[in-house]
Amino acid sequence: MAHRGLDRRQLLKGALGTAGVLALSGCDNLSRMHWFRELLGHTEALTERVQRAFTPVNALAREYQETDISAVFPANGNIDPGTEHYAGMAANNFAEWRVPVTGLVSKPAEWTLEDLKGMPARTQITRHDCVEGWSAIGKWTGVPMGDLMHPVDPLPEAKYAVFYCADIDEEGATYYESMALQDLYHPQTMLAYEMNGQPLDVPHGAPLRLRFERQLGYKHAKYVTRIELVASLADIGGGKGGYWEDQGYEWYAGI
Ligand SMILES: Nc1nc2c(c(=O)[nH]1)N[C@H]1C(S)=C(S)[C@@H](COP(=O)(O)O)O[C@H]1N2
Ligand SMILES: [Mo]
Repeated sequence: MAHRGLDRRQLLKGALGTAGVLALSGCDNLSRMHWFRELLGHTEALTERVQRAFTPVNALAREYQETDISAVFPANGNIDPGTEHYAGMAANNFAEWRVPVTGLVSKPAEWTLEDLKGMPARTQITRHDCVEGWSAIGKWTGVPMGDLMHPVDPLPEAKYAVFYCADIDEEGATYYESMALQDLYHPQTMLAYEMNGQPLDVPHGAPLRLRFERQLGYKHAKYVTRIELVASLADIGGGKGGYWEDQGYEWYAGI
């Protein structure tokens, strides 16, 4: 690790000082966030530790007002999975879409879009920050992941949740993302099926996409097809916990 050899306590103290200043100022400026990450020297494990230390696990991302909603919310990355299978699902309004939860759970489950729409919903207006340099505010409605976890009852060995997506790149790699189990229970972590009061459209991840607030845009998996609870991320995809992580992005993308 990059901080090996440094005085860890000194470094942590310095970082916490910075974090404190950012916390006071609201830390809602992407460029400031970048500066913060620079300062930490990209020691990702340290960033996660520091951020978890100064923000309570369930600290909410800032929520905005209806009037703050961006007139244009860009669609980014894949904007259509483009497979025949997906096109068929879309043609049928995603009535056949199913999301199974498998892996280290006591009771595997599977939900249709209709099932999910019938559950208690949460709506939140939040800002999405993409590393490509844009931010937009949108309103999301969906089912909190924590609610979905109660019936499946994760096993004690489960450490991460992996979200698999319908889009596949030219090399055949599936888009996927992951988060620590504890983040599934964050009140704003949800499987969203509505954006700005409308069913999620194809560019923004229809029929279901993850909202993982307080994390950068690439963590918010679109076109979610399956959720798997695992003890380790090493054997999944390229082993780094996500499509972009496998290409060098940080796994813990806290903002
Ligand atoms: N399945 C899938 N999810 C994805 C992506 C993608 O290409 N495929 N792009 C990510 C990136 S980089 C961003 S910024 C957001 C963009 O979400 P939006 O298209 O709704 O703006 O989705 C994320 N989730
Ligand atoms: Mo992004």
